Amino acid sequence: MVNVQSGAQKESAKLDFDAIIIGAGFSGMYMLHSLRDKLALKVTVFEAGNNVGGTWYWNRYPGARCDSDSYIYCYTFDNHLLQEWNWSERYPEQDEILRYLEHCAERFHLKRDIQFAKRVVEVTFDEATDLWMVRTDKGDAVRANYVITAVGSLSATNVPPFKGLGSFRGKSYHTAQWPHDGVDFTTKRVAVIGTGATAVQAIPEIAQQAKHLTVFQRTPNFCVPARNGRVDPGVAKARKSDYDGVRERIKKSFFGFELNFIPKSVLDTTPEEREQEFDRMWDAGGFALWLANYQDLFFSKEANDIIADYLKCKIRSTVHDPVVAEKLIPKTYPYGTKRQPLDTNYFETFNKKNVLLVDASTDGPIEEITPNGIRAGGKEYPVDIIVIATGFDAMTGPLNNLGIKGRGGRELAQDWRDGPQTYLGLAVAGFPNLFTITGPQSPSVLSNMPVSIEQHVEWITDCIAYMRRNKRTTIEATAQAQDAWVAHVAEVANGTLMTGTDSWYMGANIAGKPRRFLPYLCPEGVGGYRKKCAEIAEKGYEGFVFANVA
Ligand code: NA7
Repeated sequence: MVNVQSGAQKESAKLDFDAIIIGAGFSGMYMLHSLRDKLALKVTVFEAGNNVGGTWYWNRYPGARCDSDSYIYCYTFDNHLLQEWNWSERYPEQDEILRYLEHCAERFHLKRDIQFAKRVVEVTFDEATDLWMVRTDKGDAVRANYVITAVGSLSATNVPPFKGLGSFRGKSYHTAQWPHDGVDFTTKRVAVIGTGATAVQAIPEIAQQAKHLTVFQRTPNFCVPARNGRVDPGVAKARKSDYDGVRERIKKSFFGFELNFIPKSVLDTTPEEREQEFDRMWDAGGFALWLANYQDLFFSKEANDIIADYLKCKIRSTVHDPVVAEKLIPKTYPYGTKRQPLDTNYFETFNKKNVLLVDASTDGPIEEITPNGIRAGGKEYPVDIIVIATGFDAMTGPLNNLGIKGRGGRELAQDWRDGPQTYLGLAVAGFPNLFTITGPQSPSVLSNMPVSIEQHVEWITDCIAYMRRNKRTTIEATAQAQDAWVAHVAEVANGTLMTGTDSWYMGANIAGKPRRFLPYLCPEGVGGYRKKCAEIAEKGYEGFVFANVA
């Protein structure tokens, strides 16, 4: 085989584990189960939190819930699990998803191999032994053959360096570092900074409790109704009896949902015809308008404008004050090129007397945090609590924060200073035996996450099984395969409207972050990406090089 190098004689060193997994959310938990229970490897997981759950452990802000339908926002690898778990709502709340993950941890006996409250601070490849050394903030230093990052795409919180933040006399909370015993907003004057998907969930809830709420908006969003509700028992039963079908459909779909584009240009429809379709999607709620619209939505500005105009009308007809409505209407980017927030009474909330919108472009941007509140556009807004809903250093942030050093001490964060460089979003040249679940340049955040997580976990498990069967000591992406992948991801993205928008998909929300499209929008969807990854494996891991046992 051409891509196998005969192994150089390696020094021997004590191996603590076959594999180390970083993170115990959806990804890390399934990775542990797969490597330990299917391949019988010795595995440990380091998790910074005190419990499993990842995203659902940290994000406890009011209104936190997932935006994917619950029957597909879950593991599908175990039929018994699918049958025994019952979701209460279309989009379950944070605490229900956390209970589900707790249940999975119990069911698969995962906790005994998870080390909680340990944050990984350094991950170093030793070329003399071909082993990784992983260090934690609690002083652990352990060696393993493989390191698998399961750190999530949206886990490195972004707290912008607002001038004066430390001087604020009230309380401030980032939504992803929310106190476990909650925050009482009653009788309080509250500020929310940000109007992304998180804030869109939190604002209506906070407005119901707080004495007064001031929302600081930098960029308005095209929100569409979630239409959450209890799961109908008949519908749940029908889905349970068809999970084999559901699994197949979401695996082969475009975005990991049971949604597909309308195979037609919106420009080829009459106003009546498309209005009817838009109304149908609007009434259905969820991501239909975003991910199951006419197929040219993401490619043609002219097509995009038609659906954007439909949504602008919805905002105008919901918000009573026309001046406020205009502030809430996005005007600077095409619809769908920022993450679609799903809302429950978001625009209606701005009709409440106790809610004030401060818009950066018309009222002036935030200038500083003062001891009493927030100064924007030359005016001070006094508040008792500031909710910082400013999102994340998406996709690259969590990996750059791990202190990963590969061959010759090369630092991942340094290699990625001009943007991520990966092969398939799964591996990085110069970093052997390192796998990145839902890493940058994989579909990840542009898909229903559990579907992409399961695909990566299963691919990595098969790869490690292959290596052990064939006595391969290391696997590493080649620089050529990586360069071609990086170019391909960029080329596909450049053919869409996504790259012209300031979004976290582009890294534009973080000052100084290189502007690169971070996920992979596979032209054949997540089904096509899955097929591509499988074919690469079938061809003896094309684009990778192995070293053999010496
Ligand atoms: P997002 O979507 O990144 O939203 C963050 C919001 O905070 C957004 O409105 C930003 O405005 C705003 N922001 C960020 N930095 C600043 C500064 N410096 N000043 C004022 N406003 C700022 O994060 P979310 O937590 O809402 O959602 C993240 C994902 O989690 C979500 O998409 C789901 O996938 C789950 P901007 O639009 O950048 O102008």
